[in-house]
Amino acid sequence: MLNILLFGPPGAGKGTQSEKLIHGHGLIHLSTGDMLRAERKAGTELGKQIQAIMDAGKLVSDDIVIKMIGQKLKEHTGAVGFIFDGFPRTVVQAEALDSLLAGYNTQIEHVVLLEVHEQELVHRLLKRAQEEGRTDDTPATIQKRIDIYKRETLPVADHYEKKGKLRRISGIGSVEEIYGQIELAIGKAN
Ligand code: B4P
Repeated sequence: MLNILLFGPPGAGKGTQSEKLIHGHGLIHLSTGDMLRAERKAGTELGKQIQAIMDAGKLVSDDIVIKMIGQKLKEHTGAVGFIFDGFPRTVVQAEALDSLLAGYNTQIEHVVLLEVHEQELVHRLLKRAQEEGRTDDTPATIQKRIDIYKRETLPVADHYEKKGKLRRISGIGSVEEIYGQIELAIGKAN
């Protein structure tokens, strides 16, 4: 199996590069952000609970997202591999993912960290706000999401660096150039 984790601050290009990796390698895309937005859109009880949390730029509870990922792994038993996008976002989530995957005799092979400086992140997300109107792309919420990333999510990079799995890539440049660097980092470039 080829299991890749795309990691980086909000606006680094995780969703964008995930799309390219899915098409390039036939992987199943697991984005907790997309799953949570789908719950909101469907107006489920869970969707109502998480709405305010997401709009405030805070993290949804570990229990909720770990359960969602566990269900998706079960649904896609036999897949050639997964691309994890926006999950794990805390060390608790990372440890849970490691043990979930161990239950299927597999593991994360590559963790790709997309590095983008803060000014560019804010610029991209404000642009997306104009184009897509996402309710968490407001100036105050963007700053909150970046702060939470630094405090709660960056330690996840150390978790995988200790295991020798972390690959750092600049997320500045064209989408194609960055994709080429990811392919090199995961050893899949022609
Ligand atoms: P996500 O959906 O993961 O949102 P994100 O961090 O903003 O990343 P996204 O994938 O959308 O953006 P991308 O960088 O691709 O999470 C949203 C919220 O859900 C979180 O704040 C949290 O509340 C909750 N949540 C999700 N997962 C969770 C978890 N595991 N635990 C707890 N809570 C969780 O792209 C951004 C923009 O940049 C796009 O407009 C794109 O077009 C542009 N872009 C991409 N590449 C570019 C490039 N090379 N150059 C210029 N622009 C580029």
